[in-house]
Amino acid sequence: MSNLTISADRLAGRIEELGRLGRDEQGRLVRVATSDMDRLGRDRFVGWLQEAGLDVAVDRIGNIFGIWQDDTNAGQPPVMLGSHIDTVIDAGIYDGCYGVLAGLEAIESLKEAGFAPARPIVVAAFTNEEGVRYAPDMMGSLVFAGGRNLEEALAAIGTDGSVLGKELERIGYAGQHQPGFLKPYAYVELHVEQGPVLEREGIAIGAVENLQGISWQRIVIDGVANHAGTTPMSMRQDAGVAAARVISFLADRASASPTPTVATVGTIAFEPNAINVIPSRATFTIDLRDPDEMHLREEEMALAAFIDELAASAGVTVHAESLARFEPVTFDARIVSLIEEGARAAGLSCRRMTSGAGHDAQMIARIAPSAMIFVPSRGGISHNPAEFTAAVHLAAGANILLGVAARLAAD
Ligand code: HGY
Ligand code: MN
Ligand code: MN
Ligand code: MN
Repeated sequence: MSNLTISADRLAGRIEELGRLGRDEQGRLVRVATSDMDRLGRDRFVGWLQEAGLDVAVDRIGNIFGIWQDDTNAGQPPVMLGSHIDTVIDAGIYDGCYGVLAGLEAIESLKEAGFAPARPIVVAAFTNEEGVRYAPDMMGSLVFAGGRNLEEALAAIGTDGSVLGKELERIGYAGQHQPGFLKPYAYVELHVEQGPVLEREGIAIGAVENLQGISWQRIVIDGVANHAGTTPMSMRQDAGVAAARVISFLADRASASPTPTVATVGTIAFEPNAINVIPSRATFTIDLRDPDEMHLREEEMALAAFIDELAASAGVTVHAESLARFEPVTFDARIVSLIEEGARAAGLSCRRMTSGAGHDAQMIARIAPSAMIFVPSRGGISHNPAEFTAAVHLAAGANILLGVAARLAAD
């Protein structure tokens, strides 16, 4: 199996081609889940699956599966590779797409080499991994893993007021299969690290053994609109200032945390949003993460206590709504070891690590032994058009994925 390799050019070419689909008039990559832009990527991916001679299946939450099976192994629990091809706003071209296209590349290369797997091998592109338009993120894999009721997910209301299920129908990806119609034997997700660790340490492969917990909240603070010129500072109920206090509380507390807590306020809106009106309402989101569940809970409780105090002292009311809450996940030790063995056999440096980002693997780990492979991100940059991973790393990661898939498919 060690002489089986992927076609680095075909993989790189497809990553570039997919990266050109779904750009807005400013040239930004915006393949946000179930949008017309997302459909462009989906259609191209399905085309590649068909060209590779795979069976294509779409489930009711729009997850796309390319299935390599024959009558010797059809119906057996498959080895599943995958990730996502939806993107954030103004995204890079590797996040998610690399893992999906490398999964396809591994299958095609194994097929071309005449490899005969004892079980089917499947590549999956999960719906709405990013959660930018519909919360929570990792939604397609969460529903597939039975972690979210399908009807509830299809009824999700987007930031633009759209309904997820209606949008899936509109773009032609409201599939027939029930989520979970495939029971993976094992799941391996290849992904760019999106962080600085591998590059800083000069390491080629990350064998990801766990993934941190994630807590998403939407906060609405209501104060009283008033005149910016005539209202003394002591008489204000300023939703904007209250929001600013929450944001600095979060940043200061996360920075001082003994564990690698991270806190982000990525969206904020004021109402009525006028230069000379004290904001009556501030609406913003909080993304809080920590590898340790107890500590994540402590951070959430500290935030809730701070908000209660603030509401009383600032004369505002605060409403907090949970948008997503996922506990930290530990991946399958055997598959992590297979990744390390593959790297060693290929003469590649490798280290075990925790994933800071959320991934579909954390959902599939609920129903099948799962693990992840990381390759370095230049400058640790991601969720940014400057996201980049060198071709040599892209090929190395895909070859490790191929080797682990072949090993699991031979079980
Ligand atoms: O938010 C995340 O970590 C992932 O990119 N959805
Ligand atoms: Mn991703
Ligand atoms: Mn992402
Ligand atoms: Mn992910």
